[in-house]
Amino acid sequence: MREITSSILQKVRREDPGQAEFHQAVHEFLISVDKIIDDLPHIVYHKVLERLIEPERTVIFRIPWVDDDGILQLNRGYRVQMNSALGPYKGGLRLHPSVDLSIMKFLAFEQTFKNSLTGLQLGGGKGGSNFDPKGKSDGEIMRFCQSFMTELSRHIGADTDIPAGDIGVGSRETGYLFGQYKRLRNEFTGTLTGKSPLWGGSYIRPEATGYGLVYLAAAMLHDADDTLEGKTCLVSGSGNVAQYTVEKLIDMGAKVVTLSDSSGCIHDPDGIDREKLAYVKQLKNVSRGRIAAYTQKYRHATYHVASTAQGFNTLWSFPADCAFPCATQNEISDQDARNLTANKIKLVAEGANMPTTIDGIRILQESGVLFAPAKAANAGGVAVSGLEMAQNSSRLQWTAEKVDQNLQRIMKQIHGTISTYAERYGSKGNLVDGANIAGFLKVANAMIDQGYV
Ligand code: NDP
Ligand code: 2IT
Repeated sequence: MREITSSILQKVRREDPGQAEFHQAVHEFLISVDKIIDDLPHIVYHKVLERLIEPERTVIFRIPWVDDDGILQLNRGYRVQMNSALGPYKGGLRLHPSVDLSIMKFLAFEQTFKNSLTGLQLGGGKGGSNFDPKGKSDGEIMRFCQSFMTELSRHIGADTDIPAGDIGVGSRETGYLFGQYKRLRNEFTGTLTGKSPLWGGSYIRPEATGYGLVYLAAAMLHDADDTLEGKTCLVSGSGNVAQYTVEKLIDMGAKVVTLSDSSGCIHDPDGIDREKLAYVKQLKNVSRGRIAAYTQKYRHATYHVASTAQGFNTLWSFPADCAFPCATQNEISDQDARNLTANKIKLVAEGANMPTTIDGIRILQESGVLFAPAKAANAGGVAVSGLEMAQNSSRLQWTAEKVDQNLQRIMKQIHGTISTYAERYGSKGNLVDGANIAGFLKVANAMIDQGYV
């Protein structure tokens, strides 16, 4: 790495020790930026990189709530307002016991460039809490969400910062969060996205991340004179992104053979068809069960318990043509990448945020695998959030068809942009470089235009 880029990496490691995920996200970004920085003296002069790694604002707060036994529980809440060069802060809220400042900052950093790639006026942010929704009653979820929003509401607003869902935040949580925001502020505005279409939400927002991921994968295969038709696919996770990835893959004629949760994965060699997917949606979204139950209903499928001891994730060792990691960060290690390439995987498209380690990406790319990085591949979700904001501002609701057409247009445009930038900056076919460079240049130029703020 050149001196300027390596000094930024050292700075972030020195000044934010212990933030491993944030270091990783910055490192992956700098590997791409390093290739072009010599041609960008104005970006160096205006210290854009130094400013990008420092959130504009970070709010950390206490969330007291009372459980069903009447006992006070305490969690920690976060909102990282990373960058507002292109628009109001925008990004999801994650509820998961692993949430800490490092995870919030990596997600907010990625979000900044992802939002830039959508072509919409969206800055980058992320928030959440180390609250674990698993095993909690509806009443506990509601009381937690109300307490979380009581503090968060001071920092957000339809023109300031617009949260949405992420891991552990779906339609139920968004409802409770919105209800409390409305009550505190006495206003019905589009301050959260992913709302129910009954009360201000956009059609296709729940589907958008998974559908968009598959649209982008289809565009990549199209460039290689290929299609998803008949392809065997591995999908990880079994939440929002995974479910709608499977749905769109079925639409495209592909065969999905895996799903997972943090306890393990299922392998169904016959493929997950529409009926089985409907069962998974019911199991995960309504019964809030575990994916292991799939094998009790569909006896020919096998279940594989997640084990860190073996050093790889069984899910990525099944033979397939395409892989869609849709669970969480760092779920494809270097060994998983080797297992995928050993089975001659053709395409990996990231539905989750930063699901592949830096070495994993390098191994896949060196083997000639078509690789779509998260900040481009999963941008469909936030893109439709942007469309929900537009609908809220105009007090209108678009049809599902209109939203889906716009989603397809945006994913096609993202694919075009990242391919063009990769080629223009000497990395033809390297969509990680294409996404990082295209996302970065737009944010950087906006920051320079707006002065030292
Ligand atoms: P959900 O909460 O709906 O589902 C998450 C899924 O991932 C569950 O199956 C969960 O299993 C699994 N998972 C979560 N944490 C871990 C972990 N530490 N180890 C193994 N598995 C885990 O979340 P989403 O589907 O919304 O989000 C999935 C990914 O997609 C995340 O990386 C998120 O940031 C990203 N994303 C989401 C968008 C959205 O619109 N929702 C948009 C863009 C990206 P378990 O039940 O066991 O926890
Ligand atoms: O990671 C993401 O892009 C999201 N969780 C969705 C963000 C949004 O504002 O819709």
